[in-house]
Amino acid sequence: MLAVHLVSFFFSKLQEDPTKKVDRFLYAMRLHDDQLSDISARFQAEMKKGLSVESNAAAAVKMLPTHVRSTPDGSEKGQFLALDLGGSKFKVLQVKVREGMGIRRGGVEMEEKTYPIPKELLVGRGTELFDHVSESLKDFLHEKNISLDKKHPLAFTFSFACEQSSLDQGSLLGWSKNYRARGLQGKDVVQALRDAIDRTGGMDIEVLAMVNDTVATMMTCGFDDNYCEVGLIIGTGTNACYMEELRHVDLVEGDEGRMCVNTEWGAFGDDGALDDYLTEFDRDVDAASNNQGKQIFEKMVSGMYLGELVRLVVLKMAKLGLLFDGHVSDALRTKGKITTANVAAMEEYKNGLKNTRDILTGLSLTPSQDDCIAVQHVSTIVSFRSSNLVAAGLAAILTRIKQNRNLRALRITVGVDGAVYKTHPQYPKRLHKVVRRLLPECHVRFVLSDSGSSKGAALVTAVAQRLASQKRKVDETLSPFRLSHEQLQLVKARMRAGLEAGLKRKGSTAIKMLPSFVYRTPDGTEHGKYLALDLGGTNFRALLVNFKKGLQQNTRLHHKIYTIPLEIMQGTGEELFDHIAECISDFLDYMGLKNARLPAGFTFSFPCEQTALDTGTLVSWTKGFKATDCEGHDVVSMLREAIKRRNDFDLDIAAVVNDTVGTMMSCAYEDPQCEVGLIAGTGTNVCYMEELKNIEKTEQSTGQKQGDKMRGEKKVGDAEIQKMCINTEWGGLGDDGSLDDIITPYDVEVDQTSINPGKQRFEKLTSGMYLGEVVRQVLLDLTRGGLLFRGHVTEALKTAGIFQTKYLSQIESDRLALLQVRSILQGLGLDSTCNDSIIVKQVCGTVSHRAAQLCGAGMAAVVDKIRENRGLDHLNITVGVDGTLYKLHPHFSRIMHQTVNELAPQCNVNFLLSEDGSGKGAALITAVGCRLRQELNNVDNLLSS
Ligand code: 0WK
Ligand code: 0WK
Ligand code: BGC
Ligand code: BGC
Repeated sequence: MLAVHLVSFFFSKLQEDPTKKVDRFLYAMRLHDDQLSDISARFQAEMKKGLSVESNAAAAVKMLPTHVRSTPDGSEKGQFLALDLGGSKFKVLQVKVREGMGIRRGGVEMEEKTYPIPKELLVGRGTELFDHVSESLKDFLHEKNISLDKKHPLAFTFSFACEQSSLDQGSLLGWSKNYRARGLQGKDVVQALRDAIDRTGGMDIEVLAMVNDTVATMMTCGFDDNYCEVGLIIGTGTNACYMEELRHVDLVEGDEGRMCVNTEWGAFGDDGALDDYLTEFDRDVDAASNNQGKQIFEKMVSGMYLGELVRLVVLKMAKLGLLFDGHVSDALRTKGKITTANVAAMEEYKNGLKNTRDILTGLSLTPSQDDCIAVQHVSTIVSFRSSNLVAAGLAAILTRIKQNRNLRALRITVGVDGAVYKTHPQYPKRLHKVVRRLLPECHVRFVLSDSGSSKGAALVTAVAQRLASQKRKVDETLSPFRLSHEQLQLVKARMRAGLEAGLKRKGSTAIKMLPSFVYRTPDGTEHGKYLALDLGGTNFRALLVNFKKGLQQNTRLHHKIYTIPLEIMQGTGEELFDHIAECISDFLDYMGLKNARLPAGFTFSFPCEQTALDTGTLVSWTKGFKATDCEGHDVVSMLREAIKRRNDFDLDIAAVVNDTVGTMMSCAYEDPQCEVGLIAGTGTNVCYMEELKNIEKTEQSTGQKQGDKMRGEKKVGDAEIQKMCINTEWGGLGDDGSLDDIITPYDVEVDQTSINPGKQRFEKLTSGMYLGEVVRQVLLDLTRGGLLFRGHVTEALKTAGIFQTKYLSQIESDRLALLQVRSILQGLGLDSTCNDSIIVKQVCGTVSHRAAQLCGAGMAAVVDKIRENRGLDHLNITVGVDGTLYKLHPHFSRIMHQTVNELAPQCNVNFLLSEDGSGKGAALITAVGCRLRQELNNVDNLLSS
């Protein structure tokens, strides 16, 4: 009875759809999306391990840097020889990119020849293998009548894992697929090729680049599709590469831009990461391979192994009687008897089943229809798993790219090559479908590399050549900005000479050296409430400052910032001062001090000739100001008249000071050693405490020695006055041509297009108002030279002032710079490539570096003069600093400090950033000025009583 049941059970089973039993048998190979997502997540983890310098050595997935930093940008051109070794075919090619007549514009012309590689060479000595390669190359030159005398740049596609320190060097980490030549592992295969070419002789070949076939495939497809940033091979072997952010590639110096990383994902699982997905058949394939334990993922996916997997499954099922009634043939037992091409044939739409029968018959089997259906289904499951695993790997890479670029959705193209993908009828569709299912938010396009990878390899070489020549030309363009130590010493000497000349003569000197009538720095006795008015480079500030005697830290300060519209800056003087008076009125309202008639200090950040603390005749406007009827006028009177015109408040303007003087005083309030004030902002300038005896020029004008005039005034009750603060107006250095040997044509252009040509030459090399313009001029020139933005000179780039100096600070910040560069350039309507952004950053860095060095050279001259004034071998001094360039630029202050230390080694200069701007300083001077005035009045009263 039982027997009857068993037979009927089996019979019913037999009737069953033969694919069902295969599904059950190969349950472990049928991966569903959760498993694929799990594998994808594991691979992402592997990628991180491979990229990080800490874990790279132990990582299975090596994530090899390729030194390919950009995908094609359409400017590649040239004629190259190419070798394509490592795939199923070894090819020698000649590739012409946009060269010569008749080539479709932007086209590539290729001639190629495939050379067989005798099996013994694959496992023989490495030198013999490369001799065969080199001889094939020579044969190709002969056959194609390519001259042997001309030097030929060559691109080498070598499809094995290589560690590269540059594009033209690569140490073989390990063979894979069916290659096992001896003596090359750990060796530089580019050198091995060069040696073989020398051994063959009679040809002049320059091996310029070696790339992995995935990289070459990405470049080939990138030629026509700019979105192509991933290369995928599913051929004899399998592998993928993609454009990774350089900052994540620990093994390569630099954070800028991107670099193509060859993942070598074939080794995924070599550290056991996929053990729970390996089936007995995978283990059998590995055990029988010539690189056990290696390339585990490749052995589950690639063409070298799919056929074998199917054979082992069919063999096992036959042995278990699930196929061919348990009949097994020797052929079926023989390794390699079912090829991946067979697998593809079995899955063909129409002839799949017939092909399966032919193949099984060819293996001396007599398959039933169900056997054929079952075996066909085995092929389907095996190749389906392959495409699923590739999809999981790709999903990991695309997810990483999306995260790298903080994108919600990613649009990208994957360049593909390899016989499995190209010849297996269902493979591409299955792969695309699963990738899109795993990454619904990504728009992924797959492009088949129509002409193999050599076009890509040639493009890499063309890019390498272009980048090399571009870098050379950019360096040439920037070299005039790179000042040598000697040149900086010259600038220091010229600054010193300018300071000396300005102290001696009035008027016509480049550096004006304007007396400020501030004789000493604060001594903490200052107290009371003062109004400070601060007209600087970018805006106007009104401040109320309340000093508590001897309690610096208890200074209370309120302020409000007002913008100065351009039309006011460049309108009439009356409008400007009416605007200032209106701001003051608004501030006094805001502070409820309208009727207070406060003593006020006026920080006026422009060169003023002063004859007393509370008068200052504007010598000339600088920076963005050009208000009429001001130059040659007393700015204090103009402000007083504007206040009178308003007639809704009154002030006691007791002092007008330059912002450098205000800054020095503010900082001296904290640090008594502060005797220099520096502004590195919209404009640039410095003041310092000079010995009265050195200020000769006032003598000439008054015939009285300055000291006497001052002393005359100061003798009463005060200690001996030795010094006075001098506002150098060093921005004018070079107005007499003394900087012409370092001024570049770009600087000349900036000066010519400024509102004060010929003036403030030093300022135009160093300050915030102009650095952006200098950069723009350089970018314009590089673009016109085709070195940038593909030579497209956009309106944006031609627009003055568009490249504000604040962008330099952003672009040069060390964090995320390049992404920021691109978005800044985007914002300016400049569509840039990664490489463009690197060059823009280099230009910004070079221009700001020079500015900082020049300021450092100038400061070295000032502090060394003070040291010599005091006959000291060594000077300790503090410089009070303010200005947006110094405060916001990521590197300016550091480079300036360095330059001062190098050029003034006998001075220990401490830089103190002014906290509340120069306003407090102005209020301090006003406090001193008011007390002095009081004392004078007391004397006068005494004398007159
Ligand atoms: C064609 C490419 C070659 C690459 C090969 C991979 O030109 O560089 O190695 O595809 O596919 P396979 O020939 O191994 O199937
Ligand atoms: C802040 C000072 C002000 C000076 C300004 C310079 O309070 O007096 O003019 O710094 O920096 P800028 O605004 O030109 O960057
Ligand atoms: C190699 C890779 C290569 C891939 C496809 C693998 O075996 O390790 O470098 O890209 O095959 O050819
Ligand atoms: C002005 C100086 C001022 C400097 C910084 C220059 O343009 O001539 O007076 O100190 O800018 O604001």
